[in-house]
Amino acid sequence: MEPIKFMVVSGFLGAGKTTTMIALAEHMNATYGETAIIANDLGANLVDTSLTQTSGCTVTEIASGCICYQMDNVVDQLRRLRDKDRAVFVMSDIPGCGVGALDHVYHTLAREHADEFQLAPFTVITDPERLRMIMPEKADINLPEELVYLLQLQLEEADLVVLNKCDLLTDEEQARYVEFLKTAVPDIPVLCISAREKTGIAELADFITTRGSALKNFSVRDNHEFEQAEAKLTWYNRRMYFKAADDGKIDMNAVVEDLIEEIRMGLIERKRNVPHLKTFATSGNGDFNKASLIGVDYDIEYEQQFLRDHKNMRMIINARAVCESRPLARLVDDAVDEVCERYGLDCQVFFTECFGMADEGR
Ligand SMILES: Nc1nc2c(ncn2[C@@H]2O[C@H](COP(=O)(O)OP(=O)(O)OP(=O)(O)O)[C@@H](O)[C@H]2O)c(=O)[nH]1
Ligand SMILES: [Mg+2]
Repeated sequence: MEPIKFMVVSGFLGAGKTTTMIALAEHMNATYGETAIIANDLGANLVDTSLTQTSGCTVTEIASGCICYQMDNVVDQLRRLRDKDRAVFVMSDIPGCGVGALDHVYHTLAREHADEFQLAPFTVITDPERLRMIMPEKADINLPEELVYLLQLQLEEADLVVLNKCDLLTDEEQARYVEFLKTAVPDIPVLCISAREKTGIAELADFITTRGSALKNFSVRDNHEFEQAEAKLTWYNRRMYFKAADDGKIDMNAVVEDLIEEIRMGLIERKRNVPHLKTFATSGNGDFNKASLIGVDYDIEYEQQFLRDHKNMRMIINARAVCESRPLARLVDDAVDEVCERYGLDCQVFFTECFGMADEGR
């Protein structure tokens, strides 16, 4: 049996890993062969899985922990995607605070499963806004110093660095970012794309399907600074259902927006931040709203908003925050109560988890 190709996509919270994987899979399904996505993250009820499903690409999920620590599961999923879905190329992201998959995942597969899985370049997505933190201007975007280190560390792990969101840059700006990356991580190739506008995707697909991994020796085992960076972050996942108390139709786009704005204000009041807050809401016949906020200082971005008013909606919230877990859980509760009162909604919560990466007893 021909080995199938597998690629890990790493990169900072909100850099565009999921958007890039969807753009790549759509392109490669038409030009290369069946390409599948594994959505990986800590915790359950992942917005990224729901969003990827709406693209029509084959997607499966490894939830509740980084792929680094569930290699048997990774191998099972790869075999299933190959045998049942006929996938010839599979890509998986890792949580946006993650480093270490080169060591844990690539080296394990190379050592134990080289006959079944070939390794495509270990690809790190970076977005210009966050890159400014480590560029000469050392931009302060209200994230702790520990996360600046995490961003640098992620780049060093790469076989390939992808500068995403180039639609937001002029040609001169793009050239300056590329120049910076060439000095920050010399010898690592850099490709420029816009996952949103789908530019540079053909070149990226060509690169990852024709090259392999250098399988560098790069490990974060016993890296105390990396642990300190992780410890800055809290993961929050919730699934809930909103229903108009009077059974009338409501502008649910406004509800989503107000809910995110309430959370933003709660975080600002407490001088905290959220490197990525994502919501995915659905109602009737596949109508959906997908929103992202990559920090309290940024605008909400929508992949799509509801096309019609609705009487109810199911909603998932995923937040990766720089905020202690208990106040974060409380401020989301307050935000939900506030919008329910404002719009005359009943809310039923089916699932909530909230954990600091270094919380005692976790
Ligand atoms: N302007 C622009 N925005 C983009 C691009 N790619 C992604 N985004 C936006 O950036 C935000 C984050 O994108 P995601 O693909 O969810 O990022 P991610 O790295 O998967 O995030 P996590 O999985 O939470 O770490 C979303 O609002 C996207 O729409 C791009 O090429 N250009
Ligand atoms: Mg993602």
